Amino acid sequence: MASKPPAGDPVQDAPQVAAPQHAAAGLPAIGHTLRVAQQQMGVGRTARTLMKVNQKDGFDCPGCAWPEGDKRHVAEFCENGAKAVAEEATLRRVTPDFFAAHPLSDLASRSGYWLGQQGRITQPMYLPEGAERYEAVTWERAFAIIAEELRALESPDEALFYTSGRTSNEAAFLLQLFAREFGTNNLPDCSNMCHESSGSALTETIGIGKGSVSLEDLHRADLIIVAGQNPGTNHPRMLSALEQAKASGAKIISVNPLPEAGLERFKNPQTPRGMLKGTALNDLFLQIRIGGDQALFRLLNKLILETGGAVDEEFVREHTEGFEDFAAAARAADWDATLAATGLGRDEIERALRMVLDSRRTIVCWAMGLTQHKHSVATIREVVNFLLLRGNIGRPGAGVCPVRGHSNVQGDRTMGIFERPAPAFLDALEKEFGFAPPRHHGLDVVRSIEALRDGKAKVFFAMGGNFVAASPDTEVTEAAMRRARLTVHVSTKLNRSHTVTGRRALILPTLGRTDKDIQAGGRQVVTVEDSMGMVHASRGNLTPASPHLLSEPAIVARMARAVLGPSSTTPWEDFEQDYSTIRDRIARVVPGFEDFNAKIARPGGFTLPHGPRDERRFPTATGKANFTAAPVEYPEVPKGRLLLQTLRSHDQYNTTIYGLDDRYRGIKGGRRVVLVNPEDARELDLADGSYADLVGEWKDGVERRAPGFRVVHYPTARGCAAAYYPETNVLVPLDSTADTSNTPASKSVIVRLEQSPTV
Ligand SMILES: Nc1nc2c(c(=O)[nH]1)N[C@H]1C(S)=C(S)[C@@H](COP(=O)(O)OP(=O)(O)OC[C@H]3O[C@@H](n4cnc5c(=O)[nH]c(N)nc54)[C@H](O)[C@@H]3O)O[C@H]1N2
Ligand SMILES: Nc1nc2c(c(=O)[nH]1)N[C@H]1C(S)=C(S)[C@@H](COP(=O)(O)OP(=O)(O)OC[C@H]3O[C@@H](n4cnc5c(=O)[nH]c(N)nc54)[C@H](O)[C@@H]3O)O[C@H]1N2
Ligand SMILES: [Mo]
Repeated sequence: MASKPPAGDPVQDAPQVAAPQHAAAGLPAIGHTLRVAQQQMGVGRTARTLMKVNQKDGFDCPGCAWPEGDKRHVAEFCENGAKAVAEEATLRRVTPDFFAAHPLSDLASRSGYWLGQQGRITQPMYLPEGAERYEAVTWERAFAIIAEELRALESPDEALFYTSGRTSNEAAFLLQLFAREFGTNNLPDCSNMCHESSGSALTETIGIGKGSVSLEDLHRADLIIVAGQNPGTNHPRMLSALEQAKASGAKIISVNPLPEAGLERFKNPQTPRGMLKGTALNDLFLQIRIGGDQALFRLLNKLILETGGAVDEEFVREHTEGFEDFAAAARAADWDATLAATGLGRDEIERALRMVLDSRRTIVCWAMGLTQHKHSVATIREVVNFLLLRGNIGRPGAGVCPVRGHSNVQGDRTMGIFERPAPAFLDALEKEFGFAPPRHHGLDVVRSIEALRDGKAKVFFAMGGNFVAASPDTEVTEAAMRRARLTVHVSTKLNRSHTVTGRRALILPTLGRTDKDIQAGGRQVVTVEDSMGMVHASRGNLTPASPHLLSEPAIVARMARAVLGPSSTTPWEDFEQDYSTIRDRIARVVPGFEDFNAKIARPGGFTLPHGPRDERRFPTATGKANFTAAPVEYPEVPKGRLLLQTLRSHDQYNTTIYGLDDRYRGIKGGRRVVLVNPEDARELDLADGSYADLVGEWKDGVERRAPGFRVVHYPTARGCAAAYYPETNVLVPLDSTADTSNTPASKSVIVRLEQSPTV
């Protein structure tokens, strides 16, 4: 097999491989943090910025959605949060001269890593039809172009308004208001590719699509199951919570095809003992096959049912529906089928069962390892069954804990960024603003791509994110985007989506979380909601990257005025000048936000109500939690093929690449790697260090190929493989999605590995 990567990638991708590590955080993380931060920000700005992350008078970390505790450390951030901050607070700039020097064809040939490294965008840029380069444009002209294209549509449903989860509550509320006043519910968002399966499963079973635990609950749990999540990289501050839980006697089970370093051992950089020895977090590691989780939880449920006194009968009687059907399905679970689906041993499952039965207070945490499969919604419903059986919802120290990704993805949904809004939300909007919002459902991410592909959507507007790189089926998505008449991106940094454009394109540069936001009404704060339903203020303290930037609320307000004109009675100008006027409206439209402005004046903010958590009140049709009984599914992989999951390295934030290392997994200097179990590799004749193309196999017969991946023998579960996203998105078929939630199944892609052509 070939021994060098194929040529042509503008960033040298030459992975070197060492043994995976068995502990996360600790000293190397601190050194790494400061190095990365200082390269981007210099020494003084690094100190000024990092001291304000997640402080009560500072800004919310633009990294993940993990909550802050009530007691804050001086340094309330993690290595990867610091990288996210450094990316945004960088001193590097992308000016009109940069665009003059780099025609679109050049930008389109660059890697996402290179594009992101160029710095913050300083001025609005416009790509006229047929032009080779973006050119500087005034804000006024930019909004006039948007108005011209939106007004030319035959129907408002030919426009798409995408949101990525960094957008503040205020900007999100304005964006959905504008879209609905314009006349569409086409509000796809990153959640459609992320925790939509959790939202679908939880809404149906407990009546609210959000997690039911607080940090305090985690600290008090007897048992925490972490399934399909890699917190050491993606939610590093969660490790402190797990450490604290362990100190109070909790046990931890992790369920994952990969042995992830953070779950093995955590070296807390906040304590001297932590730095030296660290804490072993896992009590039991269930190395499950990809997609085996529903089968695992179903069997555990059967075993619980068969254990005398294990079911919380009173809870089941008082607070749930559907028990009989569920119990009949669970009793039919079968050991052999479960062992085949999970790849686990009988003794391992029996050990897990004993830990489950010994626990009075159990929490299940999960992320993308559970949400991005065909049967994700059914899997998460089975997790809910598991918790309901022993009364583990609405009791301190127990509950469901979907760990969200983007720092305000949960808040954006609360603000109405949703293509299928609840009628009650629309009623409230109508009452408050006096227009009739559209009632028919809009398009999610996958359906938006189909609409662009089929010529049914013509204007694409993105409030943040990197739609073409984050979406599945890269070639299909890019071709679809090129059919648009106008593509608009509100962005802080350059990315691939700016290079794959409609006939005309705009880049609208905006303030980030770290930037000071001053409007006619004075200095503004915005608000965000974390993964546990805590809402609080966020204030940037840095001089903005350029005097030409507008805030996200200002961009939406001005766009709305340009598009809707004087016929709109919404006070867009007031909203732009003083965000507290937006919050006054949110307070009247969204339940739980009454007295919003007063509540965020309190340091630390406030917690949104959550019926199941607060009083075992389930806002379902029956007022009770629903047991469900879906058939058990798991991916069937033909012989000679592997099941590929597409995941994050330690040096990236989604499509933003910070660097080319994945320290905990022992990978350095490159991202085109595929992790394969050594025994599978032997059977498939894949030597460690050889190069292979990943070729997708899907029922449509279309060949999807990601060329030139270095094979790494790695202790993943048998039959499974792993490679990084977004390089592998080309392999994820657009119509391979989760039932009900329509989330791309980017964690179950059937591939064959073909030797790469020698170079
Ligand atoms: N530094 C950093 N932080 C981030 C992000 C980032 O890119 N970088 N992204 C943010 C976002 S938007 C999100 S959604 C979260 C993502 O957070 P994660 O969900 O932790 O992210 P992934 O890298 O996709 O990891 C998926 C994990 O699930 C496991 N897994 C895969 N398939 C299965 C399965 O079938 N069953 C089980 N049990 N496990 C499985 C994988 O081995 C891996 O450990 O992180 C957020 N935080
Ligand atoms: N194959 C595969 N695909 C996946 C996933 C996977 O695991 N595997 N994960 C999915 C998940 S969980 C998610 S959440 C999506 C992520 O999808 P997105 O949210 O669309 O992608 P990001 O990479 O987070 O977006 C990064 C861009 O956001 C812009 N940005 C950053 N900060 C700001 C800001 O403050 N304001 C504005 N306006 N723009 C800003 C920058 O220009 C940056 O380039 O990807 C999904 N795609
Ligand atoms: Mo996400």
